Amino acid sequence: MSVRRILTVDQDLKVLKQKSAPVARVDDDLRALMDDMLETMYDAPGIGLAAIQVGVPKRVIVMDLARGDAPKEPRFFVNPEIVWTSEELAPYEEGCLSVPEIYEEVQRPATVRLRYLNYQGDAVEEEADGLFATCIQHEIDHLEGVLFIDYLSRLKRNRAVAKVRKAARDEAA
Ligand code: GNR
Ligand code: NI
Repeated sequence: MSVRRILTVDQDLKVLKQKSAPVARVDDDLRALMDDMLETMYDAPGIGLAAIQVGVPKRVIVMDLARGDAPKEPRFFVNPEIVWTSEELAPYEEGCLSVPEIYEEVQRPATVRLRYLNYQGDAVEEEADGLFATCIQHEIDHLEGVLFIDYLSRLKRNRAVAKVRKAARDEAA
């Protein structure tokens, strides 16, 4: 297992805007990718990660919503699809490891039903609400090349990208 570099909007916007392709089968190679993604996410640290954030355009997501000292709860989503969304929306102050240190409120459906393949390749259907709903929608957006800053006004989005660029420049100096 290894920690991979997380792509960011200042350097890697073209890759992050790519659409990811479905996975043909859940095999040991794919599980090795998911293991690396999980390690990368824990290292960051973050609560979710899409494969495109480590430069791999496959429809794969890892997540762990356990808080603080609670036991780890790693989750894996292959070829996830949202099959139902509530009309009710919920706001959440979102962040993204690919847009570091920027936090802005986004409104999304409060509850969703999703289908996916798990780590073993078994088909699962379940309902998500709360932070799970927010996070899975944020991650599935990554598979379509959509970032949470795309929901902001152009002014706020441009400011966010400029801030990330400046932070990267200051870091390098
Ligand atoms: O670590 C993360 N936190 C977070 C907070 C609010 C809404 C979404 C997220 S996902 C983010 C990690 C990430 O960038 N996943 O793509
Ligand atoms: Ni993200």
